[in-house]
Amino acid sequence: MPGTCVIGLQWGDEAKGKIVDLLTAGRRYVVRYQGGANAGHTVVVGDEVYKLSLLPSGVLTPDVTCLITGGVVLNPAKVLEEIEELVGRDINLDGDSLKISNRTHVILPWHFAEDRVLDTSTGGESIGTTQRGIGPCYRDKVARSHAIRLGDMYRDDFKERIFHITEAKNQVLAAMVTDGEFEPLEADAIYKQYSDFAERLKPYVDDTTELLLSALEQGEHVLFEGAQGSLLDVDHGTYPYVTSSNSSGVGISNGSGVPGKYLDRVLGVVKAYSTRVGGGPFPTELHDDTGQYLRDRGNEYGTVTRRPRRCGWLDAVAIRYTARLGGVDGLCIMLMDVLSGLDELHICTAYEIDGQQTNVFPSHVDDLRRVKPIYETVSGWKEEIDGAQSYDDLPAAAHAYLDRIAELVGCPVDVVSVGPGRAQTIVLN
Ligand code: 2SA
Ligand code: MG
Repeated sequence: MPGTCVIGLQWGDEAKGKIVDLLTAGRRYVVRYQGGANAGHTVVVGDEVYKLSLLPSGVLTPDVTCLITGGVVLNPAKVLEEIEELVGRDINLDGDSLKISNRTHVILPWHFAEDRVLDTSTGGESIGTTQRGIGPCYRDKVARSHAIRLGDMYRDDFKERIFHITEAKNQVLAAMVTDGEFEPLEADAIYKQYSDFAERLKPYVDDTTELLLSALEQGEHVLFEGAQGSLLDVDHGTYPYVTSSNSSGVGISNGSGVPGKYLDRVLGVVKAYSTRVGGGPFPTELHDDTGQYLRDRGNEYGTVTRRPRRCGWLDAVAIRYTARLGGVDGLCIMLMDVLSGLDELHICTAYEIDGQQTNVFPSHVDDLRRVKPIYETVSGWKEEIDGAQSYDDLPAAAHAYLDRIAELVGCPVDVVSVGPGRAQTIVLN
């Protein structure tokens, strides 16, 4: 099984980091291929809690090489800070255990200012970005003229490029920022700061595309770790309320340079309910005590921004769509323990739109706003299940809930998670 993939099937925060951490043993490489420091993964190892943003969750397992490939937008200050924190906690991170693609695009100071202004420019509800400069960096990548890749930072014309781009960006920002909060950026200071980053990142920089292709040709095992969730995919998600990368299964090849023929098992990670952070439609959102119950028990606050996450019932229409889009072979149902104590649970099995029932996920955000979720009500369970060691330890109502999800999504449940710890995991397939 050379290429295994772990992707989120909702709006992110499905606890993918835990699954990646569990699957890492025995792999040669773990690959983070899209997104940037907007992601937040929490991994619990024994008593230790690790909060990772840019580094792949695989960094906690010895003898694995972690790769950040070209589809990622790299905040150099942030990745260095994470490396230093982990090294301070005795995790080995050197040029052999971590490699960063020279094709990654670099987040630069103007991207933060642009993110702030652009976020509210959709003409309607704001996107509610993480304000980490992600969208503007991807925009410059696609536009090509004002982008800097990690590899460019080691070239003779780096200084010249920084001066040229800073001058252009200062003009653009002066026109964009109308709330008086614009201060021209200084090219010289940026050049010095980023030259220092380049120096410190040097041991890690590599051509990860070549490295991965060679490794896979030789039959090495690689794990691909998605960030955010499929419904935030820039092409296939709830556009424009999405992130700026391909965060569904379709992003693995473009972000890593690995063709589909090597990707032979895709695990779709699903929270046992739904959450969303940021703006945009969310058909099964709960604005009541049950929503708050899920938020409290699931500690549903953004890992990066601490924003309270919007909470709601499981949406099988959305998950069926993203599981098909990602070619998902098996589901990992996470945070099942959060549901304990509820008398009944609702599962959205279809949408009603203009009086018609459908299980097709709408392609236009305005149609998604108009759908009425059709719910099926199933029994809940009272007991805490965070100590469950096997499938048989789960109550009958939990079995019925899992079976129904598998049936509606059209995919077997391979893993059930009943808590953040490595041991709180029930593997079925
Ligand atoms: P951006 O910053 O341009 O990627 O924001 C665009 C939308 O994507 C959402 N987004 C996320 N949603 C869930 N989790 C994410 N990571 C953090 C976490 C978020 C946090 O793990 O909790 O701490 O707030 C993530 N990253 C981006 C974002 O909310 C916008 O809706
Ligand atoms: Mg997260």
